[in-house]
Amino acid sequence: MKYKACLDSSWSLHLLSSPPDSPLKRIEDPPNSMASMTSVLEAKDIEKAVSECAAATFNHKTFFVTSGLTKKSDDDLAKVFDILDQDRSGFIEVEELKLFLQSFSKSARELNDTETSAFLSAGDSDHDGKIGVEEFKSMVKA
Ligand SMILES: [Ca+2]
Repeated sequence: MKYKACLDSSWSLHLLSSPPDSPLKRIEDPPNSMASMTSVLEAKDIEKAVSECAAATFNHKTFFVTSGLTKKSDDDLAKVFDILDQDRSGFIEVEELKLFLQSFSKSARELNDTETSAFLSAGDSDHDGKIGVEEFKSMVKA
């Protein structure tokens, strides 16, 4: 297994980020951090998946494969879903979908409107305009 010798800033950011109980933790930090994603996924796989769509069009299927999500158990996918569901509403809404990549890596870009709509319609089987945990699991395993 060959590891990438050169890692981007998101990796460093992750390593240098304060522990959750640190008094220095900025209040605008989301409750979820890279640490949670890396408890499920390999950091190098996340980095690869994010960098793949940095310049190109976001493709959720490619992202799910490269990040290793497609190989994860239902429990792990539920954990990832909880991170993506930043306001804990039980659904990934459009605004959260836009920030999908940033939930994996803070330095990642937002999805544009076209990518967000395509992502939403791919996952939103019951057409309620948001993605529930079962829809998320189905989309990853599709
Ligand atoms: Ca939500």
